[in-house]
Order: sequence, then C-alpha cells, then structure tokens
Amino acid sequence: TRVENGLHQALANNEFELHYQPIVELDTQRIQGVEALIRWRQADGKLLLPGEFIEEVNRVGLIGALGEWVLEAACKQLRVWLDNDVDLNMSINVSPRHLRQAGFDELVIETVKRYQIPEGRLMLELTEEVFVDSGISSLYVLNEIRKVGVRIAIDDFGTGYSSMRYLKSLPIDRIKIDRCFISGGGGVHLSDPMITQAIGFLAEGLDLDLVAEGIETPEQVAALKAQGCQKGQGFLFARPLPNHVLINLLRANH
Ligand code: G
Ligand code: G
Ligand code: MN
Ligand code: NA
Repeated sequence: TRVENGLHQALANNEFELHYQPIVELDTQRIQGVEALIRWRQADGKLLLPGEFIEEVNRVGLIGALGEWVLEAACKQLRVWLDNDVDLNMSINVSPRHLRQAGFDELVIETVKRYQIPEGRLMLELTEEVFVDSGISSLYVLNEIRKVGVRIAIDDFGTGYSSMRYLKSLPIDRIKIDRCFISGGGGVHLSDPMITQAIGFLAEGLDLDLVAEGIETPEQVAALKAQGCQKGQGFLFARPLPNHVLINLLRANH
C-alpha cells in the first residue's frame, strides 16, 4: 500500500523523531525522567502525531520495525544524556503486538547492553491488555527484560481490563493513572478523585511506583499530593519536547 511504502521510506530516511515529556516529582517539581513519544516529520515539514499513524503501522505489520527504531533511538539518546551528566530516566511505549513478537526480549537485552544502560534507567510502558490475556509467554519475556534492570509500567491504568488478581503477581514496577481520571472532565479539579485515591491505595499496598498522567492544573497537583501520589506528568509541567528544548528546560530548573 501507499502507507506501507511511505513507512518503509520514512524509516530509511530517518523521518521519525522522539519528543520527551517530563515526569516530575510533585513536591519539588524536579524532572526525574521523561516519556519518549514518537513523531513523524514528513518531507514537507509537517509533524504527524502517533494517533495519526500508529494504527496504520500496526495494520501493515511494521510495528516491530518502528518499535525497534524507537528502542534504538531512546537508548542512544539516554547514553548521550548519561555521558553528559544529564540525570534522567527514560520511558518508552511498547505496542502489545511488538512485545508478543519472537525475540522481543533478546532485542531489548541486546540494545540495553550495547548502550550500557544502567539498571533502573529504562522503563517500558505497556497497556493493561498485555497483562490480562497474553498468557505465560509475555510474562516470561517481561521477567527476562527485568533481569537486566529494565523496569515495566502499566500505562493508561484504569481504562482497560484492570485485573486485581493479576496485578499482585505480575512483573510490574509502576502504575500510570490514565489522564481521564485527572483532567478528563476539563475542570480545574481532579475528574475522578475517588478513583485516583483507590489506585493510590492499590499502588501503595502492592509497593508499586505511581505516576499521574495528564496533570493540567495546580489544583490537581495539590489533590494528588494530599492522596500520597508523588510523581506526575502533564501539560502543567511540560508538553512533549524535542531534546534541545528539554535540555534548556533542565538547565533553567536546576
Ligand atoms: O502525544 P501523543 O499523541 O504523543 O501519543 C499518543 C499515543 O501514542 C499514546 O497513547 C502513546 O502511547 C502512543 N505512542 C507514542 N509514542 C509511541 C511509540 O513510540 N510507540 C508506540 N507503540 N506507541 C506510541
Ligand atoms: O497513552 P499515553 O499515556 O502514552 O499518552 C501520552 C499522550 O498524552 C500524548 O499524546 C501526550 O501528548 C498526551 N498528554 C500528555 N500530557 C497531557 C495533558 O496534560 N493533557 C492532555 N490532554 N494530554 C496530555
Ligand atoms: Mn505512555
Ligand atoms: Na497514558
């Protein structure tokens, strides 16, 4: 198809880029990490967001190739940051379909070793569907990846088939509360304070790191802090930024 050709060319021509959205400590606003989000810079300069092409990439069977590009680009950037004393953790989004492909664990382990990524610096964000019904083999893959110090987050938590039964035994390090419970209603207050509180209890009881997504107002920060949530991400702090803008922001912040 036309899209398929376009994607192959885009990969060959390096038309993809990663932007980085800060993840901050709510108490101090210190930036402790970033989430990498892919963009497609087309030949005419137009920037496409993942919502405009990820589904198509999946459909034409190129999600593995794209996921491999993202992993490589993220680890390369992380290595540059670490070599320049930029103290950041990196989270990347992984498509469930890519995770299920044979060799995904070897790919991650090989890449992390080649860039000498220290333990705890790289995190993979996966949506709940991965954990609910993808079975034993995905769990094996996640365990192998964790052995080399790569962490695992459940993304968009609360919107999928959150299974309390599996949560306890799964190889997970972090829960990311979906932004619909934070700013989904459009008001200045938390959209769903009861739900954020409940997820907070769950994270604390299971000893999981917790990040609130989609924070847009100071009122939401105050309410989350009062509930014990210590990390957040959202337009209030920063949008996804190209590397040079992120670096300037870090300089201004420290
Ligand atoms: O800004 P935003 O439009 O960047 O991201 C929209 C969605 O696209 C998010 O749900 C995110 O999980 C997904 N996404 C962003 N970057 C990547 C990526 O590198 N790989 C995959 N598989 N999904 C991504
Ligand atoms: O599904 P995932 O969590 O990976 O999605 C990240 C997406 O959320 C990106 O498209 C990013 O641009 C968007 N996003 C990040 N912060 C905010 C926010 O504060 N408000 C809104 N509406 N979207 C946000
Ligand atoms: Mn994400
Ligand atoms: Na999310």
